[in-house]
Amino acid sequence: MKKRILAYGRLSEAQLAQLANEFEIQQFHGLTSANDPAFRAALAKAHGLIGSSVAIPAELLDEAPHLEAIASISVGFDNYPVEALTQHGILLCNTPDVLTETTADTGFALIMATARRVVELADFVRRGDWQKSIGPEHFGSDVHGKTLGLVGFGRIGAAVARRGALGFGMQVRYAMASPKPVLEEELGAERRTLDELLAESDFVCVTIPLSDTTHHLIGADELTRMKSSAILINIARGPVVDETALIEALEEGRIRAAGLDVYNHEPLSQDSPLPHMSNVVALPHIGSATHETRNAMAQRAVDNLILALSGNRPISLVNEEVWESRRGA
Ligand code: 8YV
Repeated sequence: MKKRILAYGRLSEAQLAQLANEFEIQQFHGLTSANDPAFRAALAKAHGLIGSSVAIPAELLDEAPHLEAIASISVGFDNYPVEALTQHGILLCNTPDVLTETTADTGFALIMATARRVVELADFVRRGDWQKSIGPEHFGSDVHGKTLGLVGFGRIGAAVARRGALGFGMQVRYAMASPKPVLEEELGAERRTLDELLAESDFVCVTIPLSDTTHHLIGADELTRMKSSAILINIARGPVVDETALIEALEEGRIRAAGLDVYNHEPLSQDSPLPHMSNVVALPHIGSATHETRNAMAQRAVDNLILALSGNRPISLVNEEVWESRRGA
């Protein structure tokens, strides 16, 4: 009998057909919460899940006695109770590598857009204000030759740094628990404490994953340490930055601007002042959202799930321990 999977992410016809060859699929279009009664009921018979953007709470695992693997269509896994999954012997697979360059492109788009005030000045032309004047009050600041500080220097952080160092002659600084000698050599990157990096950087780009230790890593004190001319970019997860403190810092001119792809709560509330601030470029969490990359992520998740449910090691695995203990068993 075919194993049963629940699919709630965007998959192409070909990917669905590939899954249908192996499994019995139940699809949940537009699922926004794992508490959806039909989804919860279906969990009781599910061997695998494939999807994204839906948090799976640890309590639900008790209702999923047959669950063997989750294939998330994302690199981030803050939506999943990793420890509980590991305890239940459930493999958690993600999609690193295939989205690195695209997400770094988004980071750089935000660097360029905020520094050169691209959105604000495009609106200026759209309104017909160009006829009146264009003067120093509309000027931006240079990107090339400036100092780029990466908070988190993993795959995506390194790809942003590569663009900055090799394409724009930027000095790269990074704050990370462990040194990265290969990247230091390649990009002339220098490691700093977080406080040093904040004080030194013209652009502070957050690429560190969300965890208990990185929640509100950038708060009021950290924003105060930044130069008043500096720009904050966040392409990681919203809660790494204290959004209330960020809004205050932007309103009071304690930092120049922010380029944001992620927020404390998504989708961003209509009441948030952020999209209306002239020194903010706010994107709707589209870091990896290109046709090519989203397709590659979905394909990686499909491949991961097929491997996992057929007793093979998935390509990208978050909780390696589960695989090791299955092999040892
Ligand atoms: C996802 C992301 O597509 O991969 C991640 O961690 O943030 C995005 O690329 C998004 O989270 C939807 O799952």
